[in-house]
Amino acid sequence: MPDRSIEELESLLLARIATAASEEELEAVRVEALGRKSALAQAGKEMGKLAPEERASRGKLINRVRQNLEQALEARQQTLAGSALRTRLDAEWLDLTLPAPGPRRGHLHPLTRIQRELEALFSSLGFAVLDGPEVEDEYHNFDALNIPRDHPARDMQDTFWLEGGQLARTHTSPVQVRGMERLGPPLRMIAPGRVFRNESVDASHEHTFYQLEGMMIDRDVSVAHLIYFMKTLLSAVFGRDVTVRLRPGFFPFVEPGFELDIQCLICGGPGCPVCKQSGWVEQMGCGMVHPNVLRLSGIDPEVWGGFAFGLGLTRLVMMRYGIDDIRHLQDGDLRFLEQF
Ligand code: FA5
Repeated sequence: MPDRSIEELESLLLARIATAASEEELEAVRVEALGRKSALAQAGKEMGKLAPEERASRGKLINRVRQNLEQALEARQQTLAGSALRTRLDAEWLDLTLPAPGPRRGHLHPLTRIQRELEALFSSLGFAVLDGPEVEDEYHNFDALNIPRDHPARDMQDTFWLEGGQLARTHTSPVQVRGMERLGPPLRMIAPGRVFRNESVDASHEHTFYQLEGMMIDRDVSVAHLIYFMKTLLSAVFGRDVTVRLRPGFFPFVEPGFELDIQCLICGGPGCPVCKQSGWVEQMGCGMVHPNVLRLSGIDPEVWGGFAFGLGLTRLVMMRYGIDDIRHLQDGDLRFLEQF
């Protein structure tokens, strides 16, 4: 290969090195320029065929070309590596001067919040806060509340029956019985908790919901006491006057028995799906404790009397926050929960 061809090859390769667009492309040019099968390596091998005086100058030329190519490859390599880094830095840019977001804080479920408010209120009025099992026996859920087997009142609360005669409690009233058994009279207690009913779900009915039971047993307790505590409870929850109505209601464990309704705070009265177009929402059952219930728990009804109530805590939460469908409260959707 004549010297001129070697110099032409050099400038061709230098141009390709200068325009290589990526490190991969540059590597391919490197193999072609300096690899074992390259034209330059070939020229080196053929030097033995040259006359001695030509050999020295050809050797110098080949060395100079190789050095030039090596330098050019090195320089281009640095440039490409630098721009790859810049591209990556641009893509993965992060402003370290921004304040860190920190862990996201949760908050109490609206139901828990109202439950705790009521626990604090009733504690301040001298009531004990009791808990009871969600898996109950028939005796505490029904018999001890004056609802014997075959009594039609058992059908009023569709029950999830469990194995061995146990059941998922249908109301918090069995905790009244446990309270009477354990603490005896005089007694002031509340019992918030979860209850279960085998019923079809709609805007105001869940199969799993919360109640708050209350009971006061003492000498000379009257309906006036009951009404006083009901009003205290409702004005604490709503922070304003709400219109209530008391109508007769049948529960075998109270006599007389009442249903307390509040005027629907979702529609304000004209009617909506929550109040079933009636303008009123049933909030609780209540009444004066039936003598049989006292007797069954070993309390003398000639000496002691009292009131009891069972408040629908879930419905109360709906009224306080204007929630128009009970199902929102338990479905765990954060878009709903984060509003509180
Ligand atoms: C009872 O459960 C009685 N144990 C209440 C009671 C206690 C009466 C003490 C007298 C003395 P009732 O089945 O009506 O009663 O339920 C009480 C409240 O729970 C209702 O007023 C209502 O607010 C709420 N409630 C009832 N069923 C549901 C349901 N499926 N979904 C949501 N809330 C309900």
